[in-house]
Amino acid sequence: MRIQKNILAVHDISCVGKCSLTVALPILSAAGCTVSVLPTAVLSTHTGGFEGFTFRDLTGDLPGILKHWRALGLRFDAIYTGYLGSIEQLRLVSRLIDEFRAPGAPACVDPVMADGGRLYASFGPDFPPGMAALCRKADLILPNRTEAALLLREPYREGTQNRNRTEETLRRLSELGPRRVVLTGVSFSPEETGCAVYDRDTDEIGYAFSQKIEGAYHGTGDVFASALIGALANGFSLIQSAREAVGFTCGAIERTHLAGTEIRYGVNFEEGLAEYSRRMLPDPAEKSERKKEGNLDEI
Ligand code: PXL
Repeated sequence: MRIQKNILAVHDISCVGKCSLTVALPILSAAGCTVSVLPTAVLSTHTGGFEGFTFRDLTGDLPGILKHWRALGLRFDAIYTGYLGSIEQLRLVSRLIDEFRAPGAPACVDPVMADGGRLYASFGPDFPPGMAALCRKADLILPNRTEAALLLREPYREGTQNRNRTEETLRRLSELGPRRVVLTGVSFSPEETGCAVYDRDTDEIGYAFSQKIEGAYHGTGDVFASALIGALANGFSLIQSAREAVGFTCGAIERTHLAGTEIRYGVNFEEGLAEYSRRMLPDPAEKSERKKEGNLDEI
């Protein structure tokens, strides 16, 4: 019998403009995981490309929620954090990881705070150092290149990158604390984009690329991270999970591009869910092969 992984997803709810919890929930569910949520804020839309959005910070609600969970004795098989609404929330989430992870359960921190060289509208300059402190707790982090530059306190460089510098960035990010790093938005040629993956235990670096489609499609970081964590939860190795996530995210971008949808509303990942789910939950014989290569417990 298959035992479902119970994953805690800590993100905001953006009511419109698919990102954070509105993508993490369906994708992790399609991967066969039980998903518990801790909403960090409620916004009328996400903050990238809409004017006049509302923002209700839920930091004040978290202690009561955690108190109830403590009374229930809850523990999670993985904790996956994304958009966090305040500096205080960073500290609360750091403590939550210590208290609510099951023994050996990984903490996966997507340090959502910036893209395209710019910090998101809702954050001040004190946020990146706070996020770097949370990353120290993580087993796996998934920054984009702008977030990586902020975490490492170095300038952001536009355009394609070179392999040596990317590999140095991966190692330095790992020195912040996490054993595993997935750097997104990596591109060594104008035609392709993808991610670089580093595992400190083996000192191995891998890449997953696909064809580039121009445009800053919103919420793709959350689609990618959710698909990757869903694959890890199903016993795929880190590099296999990265390949699954790149394929899933690129399919979503391609459909959105072909449909000509406004990019701020997010990508059409929904029509890729059935295929993703089939790839995540194949027959039991194949699954046992995967277990040999690595799984969520080994992040
Ligand atoms: O997808 C990242 C994200 C999540 N949540 C909110 C955001 C953003 C990016 O802009 O604004 C509220």
